[in-house]
Amino acid sequence: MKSISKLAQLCVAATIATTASYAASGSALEKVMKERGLNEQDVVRAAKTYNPSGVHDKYVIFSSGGQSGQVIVYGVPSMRILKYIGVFTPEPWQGYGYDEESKAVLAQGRIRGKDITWGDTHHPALSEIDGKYDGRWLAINDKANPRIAIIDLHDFETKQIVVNPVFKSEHGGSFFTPNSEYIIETAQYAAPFDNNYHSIEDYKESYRGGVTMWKFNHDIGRIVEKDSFTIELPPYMQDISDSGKAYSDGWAFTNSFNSEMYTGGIEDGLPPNEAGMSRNDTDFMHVYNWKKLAELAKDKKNVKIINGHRVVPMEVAVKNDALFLIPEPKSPHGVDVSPDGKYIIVCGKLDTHASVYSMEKIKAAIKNKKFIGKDPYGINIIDMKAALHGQVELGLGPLHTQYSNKTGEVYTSLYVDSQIVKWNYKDLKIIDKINVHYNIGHLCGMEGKTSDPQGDYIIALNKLTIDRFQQVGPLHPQNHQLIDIRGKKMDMLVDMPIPLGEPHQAVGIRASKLHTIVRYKMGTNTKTGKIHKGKTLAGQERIERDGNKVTVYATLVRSHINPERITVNKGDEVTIYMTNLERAQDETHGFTVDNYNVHASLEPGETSTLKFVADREGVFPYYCTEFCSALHLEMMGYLMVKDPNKTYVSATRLKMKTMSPEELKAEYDKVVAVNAATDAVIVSVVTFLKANHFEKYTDVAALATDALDQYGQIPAQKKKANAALKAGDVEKAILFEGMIWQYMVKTADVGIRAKDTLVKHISTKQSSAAANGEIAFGEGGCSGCHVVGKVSSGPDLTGVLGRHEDGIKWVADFIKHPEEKYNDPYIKAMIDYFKIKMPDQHMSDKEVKDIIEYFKWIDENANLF
Ligand code: CUK
Ligand code: CUA
Repeated sequence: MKSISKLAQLCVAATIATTASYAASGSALEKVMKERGLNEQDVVRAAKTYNPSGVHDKYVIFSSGGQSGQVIVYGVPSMRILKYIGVFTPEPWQGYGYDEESKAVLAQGRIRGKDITWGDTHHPALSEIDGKYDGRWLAINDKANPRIAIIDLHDFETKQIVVNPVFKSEHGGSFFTPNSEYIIETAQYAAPFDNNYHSIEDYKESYRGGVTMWKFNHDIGRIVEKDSFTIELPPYMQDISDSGKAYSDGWAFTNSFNSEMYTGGIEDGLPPNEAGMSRNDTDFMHVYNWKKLAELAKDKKNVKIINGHRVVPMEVAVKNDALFLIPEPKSPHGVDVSPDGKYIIVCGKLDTHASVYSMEKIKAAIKNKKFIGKDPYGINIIDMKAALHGQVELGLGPLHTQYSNKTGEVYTSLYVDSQIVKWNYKDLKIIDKINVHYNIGHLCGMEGKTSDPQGDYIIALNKLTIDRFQQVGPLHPQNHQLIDIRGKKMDMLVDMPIPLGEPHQAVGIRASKLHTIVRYKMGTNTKTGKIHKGKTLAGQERIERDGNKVTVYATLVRSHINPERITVNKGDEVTIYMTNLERAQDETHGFTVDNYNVHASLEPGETSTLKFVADREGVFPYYCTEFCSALHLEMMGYLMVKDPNKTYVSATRLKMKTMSPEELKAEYDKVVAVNAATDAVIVSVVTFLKANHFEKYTDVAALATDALDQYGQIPAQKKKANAALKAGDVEKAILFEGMIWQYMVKTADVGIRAKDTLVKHISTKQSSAAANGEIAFGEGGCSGCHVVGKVSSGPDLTGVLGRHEDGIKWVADFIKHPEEKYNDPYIKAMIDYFKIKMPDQHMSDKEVKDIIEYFKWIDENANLF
């Protein structure tokens, strides 16, 4: 009975609180709207994309970084950028390209012995199981230099780059088959497969297009080059591809342009490529059975070996009914398979239609040999009419299509019209159109190309921005526009400038499908996932010399680098292995040696290598490049490079004034006393954690482990301090005691965070009024003097409501008008004791009320503070 009435009271209180806050925010809202010239629709759109601090997004987007050679990661609906992942291009913050491990990854992308330090990324692809994203691996292609890279979504790092052995460029990559068996990569500009010169006159004979099927090992997330193969195709310019799934599993589809096989020659007075390559009314979609071809490729007599790589010749594919062509309208671009695999939507850039092909009809046409002839290379051409489900006139310049969670509903980008059209590919009807700004290329649905599209949003990836943003010179950022597709009409919510390159395509995945780590197993080479041979634990730090090779085994932990001095001879080859000993979340240390063009980002548990020849004499500071702690600036050391042919005369030592033995002893006693007091606080926190079973809550347990880890460092330091004291070196003893204090502060820092987290778990739930009260208490300045559970610059407020007759009113009055009580004998005594008067913080009535609710909540949980 009692609990019911209490519940009823709470409900009433909550209703009052929400109504009150709504009314209050209403007027504040109106003011902001007026000031910023916003209408109601703007405010609703803002609210749809706003994430309060600490709130995460529902979707994570992986966008190509275009010419930056990187991948951009951001959240939807907030459109906040989360990360740029270095892929084909060095990325200094992550040390990518500046430490040996990442240099080894970039070196996999060398082409014919040459470093290529940029990439033109176009199509990111997420690994799939059963046609659905599994959140494990991300692949991305490089159009300029035919390469594919693999990124591990456990840590968002690039692990592998493979170079296409026969293509000279590529575009239609990367696309996963439905169980991530293969990654599809197609050539763009036809070229000879070998590496020799071939006259352009020999285009039709010696130049080739193709599709490479990269075998993917989904368990370890690596392409297996030796099990991969390429299907030779005519020198039409193969473009975008897509893999079949479900009904069309085993098949794949690749567009092309330039079925004319025109080769230009503007300099010889011939019509330019753009005219000659778009003359025909139709080009060809390549339809091929990759499963069958993979089987065929296993037999030596079905393949040619070119540049050490298996190529299945066209004749073999044709003879085995594994390769067909279907006409498709003029210079097509996107090809997108439906979630059930039964339809394939093709859009022709120069045709106003979308063509919907039916896989059922394609299979029937193949079975019944409904061919209209063969192309010059002997490939059967399926009758377009026999394969089409239908065509719809969408608008000018249709490019790419994404599926939604409503059957038949799709979204297609219109490049020339600068629009997105929503239509139904089953009944072939247009439903809605929206303007975008400007010239959209790809569009990104949420899991919009999987068997399980989510709907919710579409992002327009626009090529031009013109006037959308602050002008920043003639080179403009690109514009990602977020569109809400949950309603009947599409609704444009917000623009996001992308300042990194032309982000051709993006893929969106539910954030809940990503499972990232926050630390590595101690001593991990993150690029290989194996334990690093340079792994160094505390106490194992050393410098080894072998001839002119110097190897340093170093550790980094808040807030020192060990060793702090490295002395070498000019010309020595220096290798520094560094291990970040931290296990705390987000405790990254960076490392550089000034002037040597090296840098590493060491995540907790990571080991990396810096390597260089100490070719210049001098003194070179090295330091931690991440502001990791209060003593981050002190986290440094010196590389001293001596010229072995020189003799150095040491400068006269300045005789420094030193402290007297009495002064030293006094300082030592003081340091020890401070440590004892700090330790008492730690012990109380630890007792609290243990008494309340911190191990039951994973988040608390992780923090507690980190705290105890720091605490465990203390005995060794204490031993050193005592030894120094015994040896009579008080100064050294003070320094070691100081080090103990550093560890204590780190312990206390994490320990108190653990305690606060634990309190949140085990205390009674805060009402919204109490939660508002806690905020008002913090933001209104009360917490400047009052610490809950502790006497600080002001009294502890635990139990304050019971300290006075009619306590709630008394406290409320006191907050509102403290000066009226300065002569009250109780307050007078307090003022005398704390030497400070409670100031008027100009709290509103609502804030005061909420703070009282917060005090009530404190009292309910008084045992926890
Ligand atoms: S492409 Cu850029 S708009 Cu490389 Cu997928 Cu279509
Ligand atoms: Cu470590 Cu700064």
